[in-house]
Amino acid sequence: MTEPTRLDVLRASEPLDGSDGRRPSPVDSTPDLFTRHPSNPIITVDQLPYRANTVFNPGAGRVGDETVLLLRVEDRSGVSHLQVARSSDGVTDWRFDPAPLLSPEPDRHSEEIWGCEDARLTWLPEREEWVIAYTAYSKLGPLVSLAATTDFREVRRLGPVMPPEDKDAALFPRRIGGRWLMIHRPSPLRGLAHMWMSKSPDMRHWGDHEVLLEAREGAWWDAGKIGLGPPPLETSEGWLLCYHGVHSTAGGPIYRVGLALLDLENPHIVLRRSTEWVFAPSAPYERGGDVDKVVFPNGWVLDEGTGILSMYYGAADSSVALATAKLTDLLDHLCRTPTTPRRRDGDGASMPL
Ligand code: BMA
Repeated sequence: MTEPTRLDVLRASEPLDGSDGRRPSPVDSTPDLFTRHPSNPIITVDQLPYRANTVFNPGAGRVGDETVLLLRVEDRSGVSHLQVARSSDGVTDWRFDPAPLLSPEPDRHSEEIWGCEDARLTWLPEREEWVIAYTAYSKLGPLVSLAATTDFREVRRLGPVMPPEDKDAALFPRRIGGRWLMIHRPSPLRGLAHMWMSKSPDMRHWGDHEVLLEAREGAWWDAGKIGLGPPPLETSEGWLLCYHGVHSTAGGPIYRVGLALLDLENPHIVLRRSTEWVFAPSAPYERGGDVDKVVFPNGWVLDEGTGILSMYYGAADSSVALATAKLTDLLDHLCRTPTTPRRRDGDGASMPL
């Protein structure tokens, strides 16, 4: 018999009458799960070997004995490219590759005319390569493009996989039910911008699109628009997701971060979703920059030995910062979050169409 997981233990004691999903009382409010690194911001534009406007929103991975960040660098014309930075401790002594890994090539890839932005890196053991999901900024709006690499020195474009407008995409690291899975965020003409999941037999042809996680409404911190952060992380309790939620205010949008947990073999089933945000702009470098009040994680690295998860994020669209958390603390927190009754029995994602 296998050991019961945290969720098995909690499920046995949960109310079944739909009284869950409520907002927590102030005394239950979320503790600080993430700790900002004292050296934050860990990368600023002055460290780059060339002049640029800003550096932010990095994808992240552990490649051999180095942490690799795929940085979004916005140049002084406003167009972004993706630049590699390497460090052995993932905090200091960043070395920048001599040339960007992915620079817009509008003559050959017209969808990149206004830039390559916000990479998410997923290692695929089956293919023994990394797949980079990034936003190509086309004349018709942002869309999802894929590229592949083994070493972040050479890269092979796989091309656009979702038409505009669509962004915030990342692959799961393995096939499920024989197919590759991708989470992404289309922006519909009407209604809210939810997170969707799509499937592919070959990573080129994508279908069976369904809504995975809905933006909430009204006053919620994640009302109207949400998007995936780093790629889904496989854990004992399910796929851990980190996502950003955008709250519109008279003073402009605020980008904050929440967590969710998907069923391991049926990831369209959302087991848990944090009620409150777990990370929000509060440090000066997060509150003020080219775009104020933004924390935007799209990379994380788990140290299997210590169980510490390093979350790399863009701060105010102006610098790169790092916050760490114990993976078990994140899972404990989610497992204590009331479940969503509609999804309890694995009845699939709703299609609010
Ligand atoms: C989102 C993305 C991010 C950016 C954020 C805040 O729409 O474009 O790249 O960090 O807005 O400006």
